[in-house]
Amino acid sequence: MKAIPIPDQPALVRRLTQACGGAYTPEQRRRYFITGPQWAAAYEGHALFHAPTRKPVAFEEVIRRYGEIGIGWWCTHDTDVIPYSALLGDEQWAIVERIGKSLAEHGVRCSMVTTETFHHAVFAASPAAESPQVREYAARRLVNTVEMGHKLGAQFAVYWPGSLGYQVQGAVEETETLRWYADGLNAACEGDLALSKKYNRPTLKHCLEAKPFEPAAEILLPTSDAMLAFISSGLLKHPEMVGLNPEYLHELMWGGAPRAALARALVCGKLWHFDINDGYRLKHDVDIAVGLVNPLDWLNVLVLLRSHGYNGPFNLDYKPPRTTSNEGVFEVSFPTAVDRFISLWEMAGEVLEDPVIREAASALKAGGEVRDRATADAIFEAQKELLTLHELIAHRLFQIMIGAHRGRSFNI
Ligand code: GLT
Ligand code: MN
Ligand code: MN
Repeated sequence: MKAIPIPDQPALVRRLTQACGGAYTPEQRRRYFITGPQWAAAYEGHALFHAPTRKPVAFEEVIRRYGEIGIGWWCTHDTDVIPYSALLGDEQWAIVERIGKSLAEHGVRCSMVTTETFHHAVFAASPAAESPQVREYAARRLVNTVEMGHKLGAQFAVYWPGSLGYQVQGAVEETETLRWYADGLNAACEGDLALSKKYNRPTLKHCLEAKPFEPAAEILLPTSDAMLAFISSGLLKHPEMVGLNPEYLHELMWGGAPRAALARALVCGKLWHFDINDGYRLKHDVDIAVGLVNPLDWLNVLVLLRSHGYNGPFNLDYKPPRTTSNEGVFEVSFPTAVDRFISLWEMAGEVLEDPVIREAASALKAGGEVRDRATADAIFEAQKELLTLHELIAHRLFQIMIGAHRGRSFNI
């Protein structure tokens, strides 16, 4: 095989991407509440054991390229765009103004803001550390991010307390730490109540995001369920302002079923924001793009969300692989992730309308005719044949996913 010259490689990737077909137009993509994080596009491919493989990308370029792709919304951590030296002073507002201009210029809107409370050394013992100075600083940062959100027109704020926990046992008293963490959220919500008046806007929706492992060894709020309990614990002054941002992979990571975790959030009325990606059970946070590992599970997740009228953001919180180039991030990674999401969303619509699934589901709900309603054996006998439909529904979902319901078959 002849080696491919470097200058020929982008054209090759572009040609093969186009050969894949099945792409939606930017206008079609913009119809969905799909949000693109600054940190996802700017991720340089680094990790604990990996050096970066890509160059840094500034917000101007991320916003411009999202606009071109048709990703209508952008979100960011405070420190993705504002260096520590500029935080909490006039300089940050000048940057926020530049961001506002970029967004307007490229027809992209800011959906969400989030505070980095896990990377800087000041948060070595978490944002709810024993030191009151650390906690006071964390609270200022949270309120500051809420203000950024109002200035940029965001509707959501996200909180990922990944460093809320410990490495060594016995040093951290869990109930005290949870109280301190609640104090930070209370400051953000109270700050928001004042800021929303100042900016004449509704308050933001404050969304907690759980992750079971990393970076703390033991995490105090490791799952969405733990967060639901925390929201209703009585520690929050405004529990009605606080909901969830579950991440698909984070629920899978602890061995849970993401669809069931989402269902529990839905019945609590707390499913407000959703980080979409993919990965593997009981592994670290690989943040693979949506649908590349578990497409059938994803289809089922979207059936649930469509049938419940979920209308919050679908946030592309994934990391383009280290093997993807800077150019590839915008030429391949983001457009294909968006298109897979839309395909799965449309398929979920087909599932909900499918006559076979509909008839099977309603027959199951009607149940079998039973003569003796007090006898377990008789009740079981009356349903026995109907229950075979469970497996048929699963088969039908697979058929819809591969297009077999439209006559696609593999005869070659
Ligand atoms: C971090 C985390 C993500 C969260 C981000 C929001 S930060 O990358 O792993 O899942 O959504 O703070
Ligand atoms: Mn996430
Ligand atoms: Mn993740």
